[in-house]
Parts: sequence; C-alpha cells; structure tokens
Amino acid sequence: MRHPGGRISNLALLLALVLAFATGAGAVAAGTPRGRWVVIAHGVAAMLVILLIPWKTRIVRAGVRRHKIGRWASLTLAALAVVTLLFGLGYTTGLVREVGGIRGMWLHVAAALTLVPLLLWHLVARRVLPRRTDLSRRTLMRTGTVAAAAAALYAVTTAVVELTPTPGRRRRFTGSYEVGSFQPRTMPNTIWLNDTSPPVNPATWRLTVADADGTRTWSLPDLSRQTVTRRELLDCTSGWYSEQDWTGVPVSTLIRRVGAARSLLVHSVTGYWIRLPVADLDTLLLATEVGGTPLSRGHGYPLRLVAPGRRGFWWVKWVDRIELQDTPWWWQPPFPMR
Ligand SMILES: Nc1nc2c(c(=O)[nH]1)N[C@H]1C(S)=C(S)[C@@H](COP(=O)(O)O)O[C@H]1N2
Ligand SMILES: [Mo]
Repeated sequence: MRHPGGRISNLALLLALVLAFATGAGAVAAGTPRGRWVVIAHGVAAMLVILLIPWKTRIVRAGVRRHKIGRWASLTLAALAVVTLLFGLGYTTGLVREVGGIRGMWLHVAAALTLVPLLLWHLVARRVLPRRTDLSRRTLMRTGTVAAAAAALYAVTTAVVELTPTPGRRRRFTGSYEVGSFQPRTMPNTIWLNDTSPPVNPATWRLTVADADGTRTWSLPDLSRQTVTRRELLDCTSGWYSEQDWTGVPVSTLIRRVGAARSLLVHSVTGYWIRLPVADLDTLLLATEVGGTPLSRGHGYPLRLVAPGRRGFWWVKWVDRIELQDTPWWWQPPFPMR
C-alpha cells in the first residue's frame, strides 16, 4: 500500500503537468494582449510543478527501489521535466536564451513534447487514478494552499525579473524578445518543420483569388499597382518578435464578394496553408516588400501574408492562392501542415 499522501501528490503533479501543457499550447497561440492570461497561467503552472518537486522526490526515492522495470523510463521522464523547466526559466529570465546556437524556446517545447509519450506510459504503468475520497476537505484546502503559493512564487519571480537588469524584462507579453525591428535583413527566417524556401520566377508567378464571384489571377506587376504600407509586428512562437513596415495589397481589395463564406484559406506554393476567419479580411495584407525593399526569398518572396495580431505561423510565405470558403476557420489542424 502506498501512503495516501503520495497518491495525492502524484495527482497534484499530474494536474499541474496537464495545466502546464494546456496553457503552454495556449501561450503559443496568443497573439493579442487579450491572450496574456494564458501566458501568465503557464507561468503559474510551472511554479506549481516546481513546488511539487520535493514531494515527488520522496515518492521517487521509494519507487525506484520497488519498480525495477521501467525505472529508467521514469527517470528519463523526470529528467525531461526538469530540463523543460530549466529551458523555460532560462528563456523567461533571459539568463539562458540559447544552447548550442538553438533558441531556448525551441528546446523548451521540444523537451516538453518528448515528455508526453513517456508521461502517458508512466500513467498507464503506475496507474494513478483519482478516488472519491481524494476530494476531502483537507485535500481541497491543501490544493488551494499550494495553488496560492504557486501564484505567489510566480508573482515574486516576475517582479525580480522586472526590477533587476535581467534581459527577461525586455520581453513582450507573449514571452518573445525583440530581434531586427526595422532591419528586415537581420530578422530571422523561420520555417516550419520540413518546409523549404521555393525558387520563384517572378515573370510567371500568379496569385489565384477565389471568392463568391469566381476565380481570378493576378500577376506581380498587377498587384504592386495597388499597395499600401503598414507597420506590423511578427511574433514567432519560437520566442522572438520583429516590427517592420510592410508594403502590399490589402486582401480586402482583392476580394469582390464574400457571400456566405466563413473563412479565407491562404495557401503557399510549398503546400503550407492556414485558414483565417472572414472577420480578419479587413486587416490582412499580402506583402511584396518589407522596409521599402522586395521581400527576400527567406521572408516569402514574392508574396507573404501579414496577419496583424496573430502569431508568426499565420503569416504564410510564398502565397500563391487565397480562397474564400464556407468552412469555419477553426476547421484545421491546431498548427499548420503542408
Ligand atoms: N510557407 C510557409 N510560411 C510560413 C512558414 C513556413 O514554414 N512555411 N513559417 C511561419 C512561421 S512559424 C513564422 S514565425 C513566419 C516567419 O517569417 P520570417 O521567416 O519572414 O521571419 O513565417 C510563417 N510562414
Ligand atoms: Mo514561427
């Protein structure tokens, strides 16, 4: 029989990890200040995990002796959890922003994702199941206390980062650091998973626009006759942001009739695509230039989407087709596919 206190600690840790995952995924999606609370909740969840480490350590000490099989998998899981925490803390405080030339935010996400299958296995192998008696007054009181302590720890950490000269205080509310604003040449190129920069022939390039009135194509010279310039901020989920002056065609001038459409599909010549709500139509821009010069190939030449208030992965590069559809915008994988 395991000590009941151990059971509760295990459940609390599991809850904290699930919370950390959910809010982590949410933080990656947050683009406007309205989404700030998800990022804060992610920080509090991390503190909750940290506070539960001493309890868990006691359980692990006993368990390592008892469970011969799967011991190494469990220890790997624990190590990954600690590594995830360290990369997260390193990035938010700015004390360790990269390791071996790789951005700490990537490493944080990669470690967290590697941990998932191990955690699922661990849950099945060790069978942590809640019981009705877990919901006693005492446990609820304790849970409340630990949650309050986590929030306090988060507040103190944030205050320390803000009040001391740690680089972390220069972050945006999403957690991202500024890179290469108004200097497009020093702005990073970010390519999702296995996408590639395609070679483009500007003479034959066409943008296909499909709306309620049918399908038309535009050549690059046609498009560059109706451009505007807007200052917008690109915030990549890998932890950097950059503000630039983007010149391009407002998507609303290319669409003749929306009809009953609910979403706009924006497609890249590479196969990458994303679906946006029609409510966004008025703010979207198909940029041909950044900082007064044509886009570089890495930044999406000849045409890339500028999606104000949305995280970088919405800013489709090398756009060859936009299409109004009746499908709701949320009918798509949570992150882009190609
Ligand atoms: N076709 C295509 N568009 C894309 C991507 C991609 O991999 N393929 N990456 C996205 C991501 S994750 C970001 S952050 C921005 C980065 O834009 P940049 O490389 O111009 O800085 O492009 C977005 N558009
Ligand atoms: Mo990104």
